Order: sequence, then structure tokens, then C-alpha cells
Amino acid sequence: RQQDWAGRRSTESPHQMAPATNSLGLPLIRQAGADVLFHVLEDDSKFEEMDPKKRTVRDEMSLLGVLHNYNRGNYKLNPVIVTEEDYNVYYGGISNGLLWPALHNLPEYIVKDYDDIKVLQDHWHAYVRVNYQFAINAVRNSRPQDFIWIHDYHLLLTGMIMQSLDQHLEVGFFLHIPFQPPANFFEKYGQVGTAVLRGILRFTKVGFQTHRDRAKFVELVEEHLGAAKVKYDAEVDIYTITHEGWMCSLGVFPVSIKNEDFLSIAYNPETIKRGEDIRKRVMSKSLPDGKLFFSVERFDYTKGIKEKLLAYWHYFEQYPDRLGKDVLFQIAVMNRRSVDTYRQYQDECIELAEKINGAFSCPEAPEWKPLIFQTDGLPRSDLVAHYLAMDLGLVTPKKDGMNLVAKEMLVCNPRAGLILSTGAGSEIQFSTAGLFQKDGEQCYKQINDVYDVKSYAEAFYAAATEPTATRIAHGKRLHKFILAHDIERWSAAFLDPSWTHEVIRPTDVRT
Ligand code: GDG
Repeated sequence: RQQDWAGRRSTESPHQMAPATNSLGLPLIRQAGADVLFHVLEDDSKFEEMDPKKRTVRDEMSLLGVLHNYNRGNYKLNPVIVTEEDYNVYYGGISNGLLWPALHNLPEYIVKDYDDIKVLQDHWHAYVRVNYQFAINAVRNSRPQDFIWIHDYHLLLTGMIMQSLDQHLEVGFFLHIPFQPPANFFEKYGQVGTAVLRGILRFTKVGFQTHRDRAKFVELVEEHLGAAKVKYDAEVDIYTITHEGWMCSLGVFPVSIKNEDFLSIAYNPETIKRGEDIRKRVMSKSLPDGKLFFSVERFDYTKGIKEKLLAYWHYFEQYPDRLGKDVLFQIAVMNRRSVDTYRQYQDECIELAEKINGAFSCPEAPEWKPLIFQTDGLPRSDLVAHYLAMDLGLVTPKKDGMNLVAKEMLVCNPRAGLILSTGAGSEIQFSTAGLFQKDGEQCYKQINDVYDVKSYAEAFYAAATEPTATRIAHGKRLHKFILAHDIERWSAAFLDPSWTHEVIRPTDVRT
């Protein structure tokens, strides 16, 4: 979106301002999506020769998104070329070996290499270098009136760098993941912690997924950046923080999905037929009143896949009357295997999945298999067919910025129930909207502690034995809420200039 720099407080209505979106559902703003760009650079040349079954979702999404937009001419992609050495420590190292687990408050997954301050420093320098490259690229390719929107934790320093290159740029930032660094993050990882806080404050406007994340950010700024001046405007629910002469506005914007894209697939008779076929294939014929639990996510420790499998094991021990009936269909799409912590976690889960299938059987339903565990991604139409096939969506991350799958499931299938953990941003959004309990009636099942197999199994059981009419009544309420909170509304709200402070340009620029 181009803005008239002089009249930044536009009089357009939010509806008129809603930006067009690309095929990834993201607004057509010049985006610096490190994940996508690097992936394309890495795999672009090999893509065509790859066995389609071995392509990951990200391969598909990144490439399709890029080509689609090239073809439509909506924006031009400027690849950022980095050395292989920098790429490895920037992406697998600092981004996914340190920042990802730290911001999810899962310090046990921070790579051990960073106990050595020398290694940390070397890798951090690569992170800074790559952020410079992205920032320079964006500045070089922008016009003075452009609004630049940066996404996610790979690019935390780009605002600071861009502002030091051109003070007149307006740069927004949205954090897709939680902001919950562990208590010892600032002592243990030296300058990284304060650099993260300072870096985020140098964007003009910043969006978080939940109030929980923004509150943590503000708390840490007050604790570690003593000179920062923090103000809160309750009427608009916006913080402004002034630090080192720069001002930053901070809001909360729960991200969502492009509902119409999902609905058009879900209403397609072919998808409906495929959904019915999936049920026929996986459900027991001998004991027909079983429930189909369905989960899909990247194969990531934050998603709580191992804990879910352990709870599922416990479920059949605690409720043997469900043997031969219920089935868990888990899709865990392989990714980030170059990071040791990922590889180990993935291997452990695969082993556990095999054990579950070996541990349970039912003489009255010899064809029954309790678990289907799949590590290949699916085309979206197949994914939606699975959403239609399921009785219960199972979304139980340990921590998750939002979790779009929960929304996709209930938009596509309002007859489904939803089991959702309190670690997910979507759970916070739904419960804040009063969607957990209404008039004493439950709407979705909360899992408060994904490590507590007993109460987890109880939630499985309650969901599996709930009357269908009750489940559908609940599902419809969620469906309605998600329909009213589309991605268009999210991006228009973030881009709305009314919550941006007047930009103060410091005379003394320190970077
Ligand atoms: C990050 C944050 C936040 C998954 N498997 C397949 C497939 N997918 C699609 C889903 C969904 C997307 O990938 C995953 O989005 P999530 O939100 O669930 O999770 P992350 O990938 O971790 O995303 C997260 C999000 O950013 C947005 O801000 O919500 O918290 O971690 O759209 O449908 N799509 C297809 N086949 C698959 O096998 N086609």
C-alpha cells in the first residue's frame, strides 16, 4: 500500500483500505519473509525434479506464492543472497536454535552450542549481517512514500538498520510467534536479549498476537531498558514506548485466515466426497461409533506432538471401552531437520507412534488401527477433506503464537469439536471472546497442561462421548466467530494509520 507521506492519517474507511492479499494470504506489501526467501533460494532449482510426494508444504507454499505473484506482477521479489555459512548459523542457528525456542519459553530446546559465548557471538554476528542485507535490500528498493512491513523473528533488527539508513521510512513489524523469553535469557545470552528489545522498539509500529505477549515485552523493556518511557492509552489499547529518541506503538492483532479460500474448497462436492472416503478408509467397520481425532502441524516440538501421543497412549489405558473405535490421524510435516533438536524430537515421536500401534488392538475390530501418523504434507484440498472427515480437531501446542489450523478446522467444519491447549494464541482469543463457556455450556475443550496425561485423556474422553448435537452447537459458535475475524480484518487493523503515533525523528541517531 502506498501512503501519502504528508497525510499519513488517511481518511479512507478500513474497508477501502483492506489490502489485496497474495496467495499466502498475506497483504501485498513489500515483505521481507526470511523463511520464504531462503527456502526458495535453497530449493528453487531443484524443485521441479523433486518427487511431488517429498515436497514439503513450505516448498509448495513458498514457490507457489512467489510464482503466482511474479505472474500477476503484483510485486517483485528481490532475493537476498547470503553465504552458505551465514545462512546456516543465521537460520538454523540464531533464528531456529535460539530465538524460536527462547521466545516460545522452551529453553530446553536452545542449542547447547550457545553456552559458549564465543559461538554465540559469532552466530549473532551472522544474524546481524543477514538482517543488514535484508534491510539494505528493502531500503534500496523502496520509494519514500512506501510503508514497509516486516514479518517475524528472523528479521528483528531490520527496523533499526533501516531507520539508520533512512530516517524517513515507516517500518511496521508483526511477530507471528509468542514473546515469552525464559527468566534467565538476559543473563545467559548476554547482549542478545537487549538487542532484541532495542531492535523491536525501532520499528514504527509493532503487532503482537496476544496481550500476554505484548505484556511480557513491555515488562522486559521496563526491566532491562531503564531509560524507556512507557505510556498506555486504554481507550485504544495501544502502548507507546520512547527509547533512545525513537518512538514505537505496540498493538495486539490476533492473526487469522482467508476464510473464503477455505470455504470454497470445503463446499466443493469433490472435497466432500473425499472427506467421506477418508472416514471409510480409516474408521473401524466392526465398531462404528468411533470418533476421528485429527491433527496437522509442522513437525515441531512447540506443537506438543510427543505429549499428545503420550496422552493418547494413556487414553486407551484409562478408557479401554474406546479400543477398536477411536482413531487419531496425525499429520506432522517434516521440517527444519538440519537443526539437531528438531531431528531428535522427530525421531522420538516416530518411534512412539510405532509403539502405540503395536500396543493396542481389539479382537472385535481386527482391522482397527489406533493411530495414523504421516510426515508428508498434503495439497490444501486434501487437507480440507481431512477437516471435513474429522469429528474432533486436536490442537495442543505447548506454546504457539496463534495457530491457524484451529481456525481452518472450524471454518471448514462447523460440526466438529475442538480440543485446544491454553498454550495457543487462538485459545486466548477464543476465551477472551467468551467462547469457552457460555451459560455454563462448554464450547471447546481446554487442555491446561499438555504434560498432564490424565486430564488430557479425560478431555479426549469427554469430547469422544459428548452428544453430537451439543458438539455441533459448540462448533457453530466457533465457526461464526472465526468467519467474522478474517485475515482482511487483521491486516486492515494493523495497517490502519490511526493507531500510529506521529513519527518523531531523533536528531541524535544512535544505532
Ligand atoms: C506461525 C506461528 C502462527 C500445515 N500442514 C499442511 C498445511 N499446513 C498449513 C496449515 C496452516 C499453516 O500451515 C500452519 O500455520 P500455524 O498457524 O498452525 O503454524 P506455524 O506454521 O507454526 O505458523 C503460528 C502463524 O505463524 C501465523 O501467524 O499462527 O503460531 O508459529 O495454514 O493449514 N497446508 C497444507 N498441507 C499440509 O500438510 N496444504
